[in-house]
Amino acid sequence: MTLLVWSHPYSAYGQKTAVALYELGLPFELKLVDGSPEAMEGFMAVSPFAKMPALVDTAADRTIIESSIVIEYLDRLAGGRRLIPDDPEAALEARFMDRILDTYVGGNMNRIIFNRLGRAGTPNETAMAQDAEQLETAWDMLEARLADGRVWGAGDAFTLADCAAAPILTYARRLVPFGDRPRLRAWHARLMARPSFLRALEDAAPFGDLMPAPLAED
Ligand SMILES: N[C@@H](CCC(=O)N[C@@H](CS)C(=O)NCC(=O)O)C(=O)O
Repeated sequence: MTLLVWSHPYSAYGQKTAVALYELGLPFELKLVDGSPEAMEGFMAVSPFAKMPALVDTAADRTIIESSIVIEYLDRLAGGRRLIPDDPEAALEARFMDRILDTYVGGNMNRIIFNRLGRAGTPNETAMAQDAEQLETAWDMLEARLADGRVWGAGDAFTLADCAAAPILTYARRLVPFGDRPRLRAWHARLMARPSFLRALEDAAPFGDLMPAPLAED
């Protein structure tokens, strides 16, 4: 099996996939998307929207994009039922939490970052304030969801939801702090201690801190 992952170790969605690969113990080769013309040519050939990550399974001659779908595919390759639970209700919850994190946390976070970096033209303060408000809404929702005492994002097992949460919460809390939400804080602390995520953070460390936001203080 040869898995090629087009990504950058600093990318939130790239880290999400790296966490899954490390959890499942699947070896892979990183194809670094570093902005060079050569890398971009190879990357664009597999990722038409120019979004990381893209997975190429050379043995199966398949290319998969979209981090959640990549993880579904990896889970199946590794034998299944680990990051996507077998129980349909648990699987639904894992996918639900993953969607909230990707769409309403990661999406708003990326728009704020694009604005701050000037990649969306002149920074739009109104749009950034709306995105920040949505992050507060997401924090409230996640805090409420965790009220049933679950250990991980979708229950007592580490799933797709946690692969998404580890990097996305780590970056997004630098834009909008968690505030007085103890369950969200505790979940994030558990994610920060998870070996698969620590490994993804180690992979990113040589690239420095590229986030246009101060470090989280709380
Ligand atoms: N929905 C996509 C989002 C991927 C995404 O936004 N990736 C970011 C990196 S964290 C990216 O490739 N950004 C490059 C750009 O937009 O120029 C997924 O889940 O894979």
